[in-house]
Amino acid sequence: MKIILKQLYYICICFIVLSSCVPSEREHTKTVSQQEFTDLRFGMFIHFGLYALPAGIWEGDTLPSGTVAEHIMRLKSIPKEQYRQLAKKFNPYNFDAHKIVVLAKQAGMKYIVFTAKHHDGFAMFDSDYDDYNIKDGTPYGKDILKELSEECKNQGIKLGLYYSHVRDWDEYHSVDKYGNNWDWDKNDANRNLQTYLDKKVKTQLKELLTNYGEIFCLWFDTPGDISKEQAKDIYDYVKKIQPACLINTRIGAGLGDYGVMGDNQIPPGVLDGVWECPATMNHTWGFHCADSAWKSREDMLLQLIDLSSKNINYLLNIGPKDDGSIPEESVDRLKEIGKWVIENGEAIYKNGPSPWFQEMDGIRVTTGKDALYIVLLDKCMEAITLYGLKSEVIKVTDIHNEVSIPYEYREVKDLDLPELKIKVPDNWKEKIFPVFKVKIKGQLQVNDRPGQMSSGNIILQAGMAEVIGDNGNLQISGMDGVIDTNNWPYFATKNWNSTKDYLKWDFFVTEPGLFHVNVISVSTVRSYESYKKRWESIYQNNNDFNKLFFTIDNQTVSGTIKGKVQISHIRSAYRPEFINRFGKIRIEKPGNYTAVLKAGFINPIDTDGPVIYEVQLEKVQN
Ligand code: FHN
Repeated sequence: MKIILKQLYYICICFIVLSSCVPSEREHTKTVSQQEFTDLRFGMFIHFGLYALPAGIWEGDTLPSGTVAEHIMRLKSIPKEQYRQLAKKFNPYNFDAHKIVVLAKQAGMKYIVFTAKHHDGFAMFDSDYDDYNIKDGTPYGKDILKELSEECKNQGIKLGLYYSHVRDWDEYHSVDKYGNNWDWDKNDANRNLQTYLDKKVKTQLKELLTNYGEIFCLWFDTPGDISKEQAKDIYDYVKKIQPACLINTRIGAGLGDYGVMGDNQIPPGVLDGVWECPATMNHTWGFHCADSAWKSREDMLLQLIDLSSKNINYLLNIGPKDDGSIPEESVDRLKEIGKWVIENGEAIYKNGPSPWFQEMDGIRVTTGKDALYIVLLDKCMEAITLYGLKSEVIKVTDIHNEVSIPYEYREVKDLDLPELKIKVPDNWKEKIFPVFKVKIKGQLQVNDRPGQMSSGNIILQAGMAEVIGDNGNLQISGMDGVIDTNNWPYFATKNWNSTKDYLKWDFFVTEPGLFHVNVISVSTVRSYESYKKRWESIYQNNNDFNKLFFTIDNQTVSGTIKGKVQISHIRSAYRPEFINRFGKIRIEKPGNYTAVLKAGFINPIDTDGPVIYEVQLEKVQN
């Protein structure tokens, strides 16, 4: 079976997946407002500003698709005074706050985050700081944020505000690596971030927090080199005005009330705590007229389902056009997404993540009160098998009715492992991501360890491994709950620079046979092009590649981590993943096994070392 994990719902390829950790015992201590945030699960991001006017084209030159149009000022080094002229033409007369809030609700979204001020420094609200704002500086002449905030209030949806608190290309004192270093010299020692924070940021935050009612969250971005004191000062400043306002971790310096993943970044396992993943519908955030790489409705639904099962909110972006209208492609998709979300919301909102750490084969799991929800992603599966559910199952139904669906529940002999097998109803083939509701008695309890899944495959994920070594360098990123500001892929190996360090898994096999061993490596940078450049500079010939050995009992296979053959997976669109084939291993009998992944050679020039998500044991024969 091939391990190609994209759009499997309609291509009907059997999905490989991953298994589990110890989540029913995992702590999810949250404050009331953090819990409220998590319960919402799905929000709308709106990137709207002056950049919608050029829409990715400057002086006849189109930014390539894949670049983000809201960065046009930086990408084209447009002088401040020239960029400012855009305000004089900005007239989003078709911006209809009512319609936008209706659309968000139709999509099943429960909150909206609006760009009050992006990196270009232009305020999309009425600000006394200066006239460079939508009310005083444009022919539109109205406070768009006022309109939106009133609509949100009238229609009962929460409003959060994006505010670029460090990077501001209109401000001399905004010191940042990607700041305005074309109008001003980046080494100019008179530039002082604190001056900008005190003068502009605080003035505008005060306006935002006093003139627009209750602000659900402040969505800061690109913290750059903000110091701990500066970030803390801004944090306290916000809380003093609106104590209930949640602040995201992009405020910087490890502060914040909820974590934000990298843009479009999806981890391979369940996160503890309070999380959100900001995501685009194509590549850009602000409207880009040449970006036609629209994700399909299924892609985005998959992401929503996948993220919910991992305890992460989905903040999906729209980028209005310069007249304020929403691109049709976004509107159509949101309406379609909404049909599923509203019908199956019971499986998403207010639910906890999967009690198993790893992604499951062809399914995703969420937990509700007295029930598990199992979303079927792979239409080809005739039955699904869940190992390790210890709680008593009372009934299995379709999420929409009370009619029982046949299932078997038994203890797997000699493995001390409960097995729940549910037949997929024949008429589910036509449905998009149908959902089982598994009613359970008492407290949810699972035995969470890696092992075989419905497809027969076994995934040994780095996040499930025991890390063994003598210098303590090798880590699994994110396991300590620390947000990696360098955006290292979550639950992947990090700092694997000693051949004495290795990973070890104990796992179970219920259906033995012959398995292909595939080691999945992941890029530490977001685009394939950057990854390739880095890769080519390090690896010139065959002996340069990192070499790993994988052993189960007395069978060992080996291979190099070449990062050449890309795989497609829900989580890999912006974080390239690669399959490295290591050969075959036969497992003769059902039972408990131990596997290790060791390094034979690590290229010292490759300071990242092998960055591994998982070892896939792909069953090819009984
Ligand atoms: O540079 C911005 C980008 O334009 C966009 O706003 C995203 C949204 O998460 N944040 C920054 C990059 O991470």
